[in-house]
Amino acid sequence: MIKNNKKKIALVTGSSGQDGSYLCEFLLKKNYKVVAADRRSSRDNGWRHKELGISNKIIYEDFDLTDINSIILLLKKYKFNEVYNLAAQSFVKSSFTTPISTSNVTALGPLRILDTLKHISPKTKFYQASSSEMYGKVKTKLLDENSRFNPRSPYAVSKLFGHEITNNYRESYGMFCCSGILFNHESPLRGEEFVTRKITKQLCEVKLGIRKHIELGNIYAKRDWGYAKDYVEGMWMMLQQKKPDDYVLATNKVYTVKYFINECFKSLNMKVMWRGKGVKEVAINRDTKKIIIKINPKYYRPAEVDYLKGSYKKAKRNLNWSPKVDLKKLIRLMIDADFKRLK
Ligand code: F7E
Repeated sequence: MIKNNKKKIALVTGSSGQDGSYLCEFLLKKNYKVVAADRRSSRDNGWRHKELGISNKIIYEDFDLTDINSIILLLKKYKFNEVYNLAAQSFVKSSFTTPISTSNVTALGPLRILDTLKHISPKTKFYQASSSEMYGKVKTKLLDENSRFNPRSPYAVSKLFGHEITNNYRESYGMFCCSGILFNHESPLRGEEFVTRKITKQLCEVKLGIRKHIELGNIYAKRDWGYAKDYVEGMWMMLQQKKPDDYVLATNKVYTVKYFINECFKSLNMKVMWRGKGVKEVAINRDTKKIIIKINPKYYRPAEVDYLKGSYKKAKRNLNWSPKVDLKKLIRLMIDADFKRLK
């Protein structure tokens, strides 16, 4: 078993994604030895580590959350101080078409790690990436650690299982397990299938004349959008406390997708007018009179989560965590990065 007396060793699953990449970067800055575990197929997607300039500072290991032996081998090979489970099938819409594989990874994955840790390394601290999607059809306007869960997708149901089983291992076996209930968090490293990055990237393409228009689904959904880099710091903070607990990380602000789009227009200095309603709603460029946004029902979900706004009061009180980047600044960061990449 590989131990390290000077440096702490952390395992980050799903390291090639947005959060995994920022977390690896953060832990390296904190002088951790970082082991990044992903499926080989996700590894090809190493562009984020390259952009952050961290590829040659990380130890890469093959791993699959659906393969218990790969988990056992990895947890036997290193004596981890901390394990961050960020791996998941994380795109809500796809979970409706692949509910079984989503559950296998996103629900049973954390259980496989927890049960292996229980036998091999019960003192290792464990972070589970829980999600605001678990609240689903909400009954209260401001959501916190005590609000009711009412999941609306196979993804959310799977995340709720991961959340509850993490609590269960903490209570049953006294393991140091924390769940971070993270509201939407975005960045220049966000995947292009998620609405914010789809908008920033594709609007930059429209501005540069590479694309004619964008097609979107429900632009009246409301989300609490924070900056991913702020949120990975919160994950780490949870594991540095005396006692394990669950925390909401959010901004306490909520905006529609349409508001996000309008802010992007401002940021890109594009003058538009909105016309029509429902599937006929369009955004038209005031100068060229061309349609640049259309609604396409193919992006609607079988069950939508209309509204999510989180309270980070407990994280502020216990961790001294609060979001540093507001939506305007976040949009600026994303648009600047997309512009740079496209040019
Ligand atoms: O959708 C609406 C869509 O896919 C946001 C994941 O990280 O955060 C994320 O889940 C909203 C939804 O994120 C399009 O219907 C409209 O209401 O960016 P999203 P999400 O589903 O909120 C939570 C916290 C997670 O845990 C998840 O892993 O935007 N929307 N038009 C659209 N969404 C997409 N993707 N594409 C559209 O064209």
